[in-house]
Amino acid sequence: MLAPVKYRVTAIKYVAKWYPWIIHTMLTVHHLETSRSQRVLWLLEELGVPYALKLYQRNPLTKLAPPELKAVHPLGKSPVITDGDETVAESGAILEYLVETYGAQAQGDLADLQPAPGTPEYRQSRFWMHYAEGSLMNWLVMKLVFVTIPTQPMPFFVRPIARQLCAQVQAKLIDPNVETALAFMETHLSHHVWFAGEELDIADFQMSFAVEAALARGAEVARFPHLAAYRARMQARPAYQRAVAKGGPVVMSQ
Ligand SMILES: N[C@@H](CCC(=O)N[C@@H](CS)C(=O)NCC(=O)O)C(=O)O
Repeated sequence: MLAPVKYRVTAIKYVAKWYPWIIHTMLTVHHLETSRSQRVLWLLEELGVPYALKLYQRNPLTKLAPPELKAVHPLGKSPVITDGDETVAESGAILEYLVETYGAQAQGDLADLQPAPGTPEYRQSRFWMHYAEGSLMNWLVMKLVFVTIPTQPMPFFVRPIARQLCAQVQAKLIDPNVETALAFMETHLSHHVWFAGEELDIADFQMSFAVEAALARGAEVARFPHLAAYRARMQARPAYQRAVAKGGPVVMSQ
């Protein structure tokens, strides 16, 4: 049974009055489609933290972020979150902020997202947190850029030159580095369930997008079975699936 009209009007006025405040204070993820922001959605889903999701589309031609992201943070990249008066950019910094702010109550296999300093797990966790963005993602982004350049609009007589140049850079520089990275991760994951050891760790969230991107870009799953099994473990988690359902596909289709 519906409430009397006067109560309904009061309720609508109340919501209208407080809506801007709720939106301002609520943790908001500014999520660019097919981006590293997936890491943040996955962590929030695991922790069960309520959040608002603001979706941004890439420019269909350039694949760059829309200018509105610069209104959130001067770098204009995703992920970026706002939480009350805080604005946090850089996925590693965001993951650390979320674990420090909301991770204390986490239980079960989420209880040790940040291992105790001084332990081997802590050193591994630090390593993979830095390696993801400091080294690995650079090669994966370069690979995507050099695959994409020859497909961009350009005078017809330039295209064969662009194609050959990009193929050379890929063969001599990018592919060997991606191959080394894949072999390195494969060996590590042949001894460990998760990147920092036997427990799910903050570094797994940071590495998740790189693993998805690496396996999506031509690395044969059969050659890297441990890496593929790691990805399957991650994708099997209900929180990961909820994050994908809300944020959309993780990596760009080529
Ligand atoms: N190191 C940054 C990288 C941020 C970044 O480059 N994000 C990409 C999405 S994966 C982006 O915003 N690209 C759009 C653009 O550069 O315009 C992080 O980890 O947050």
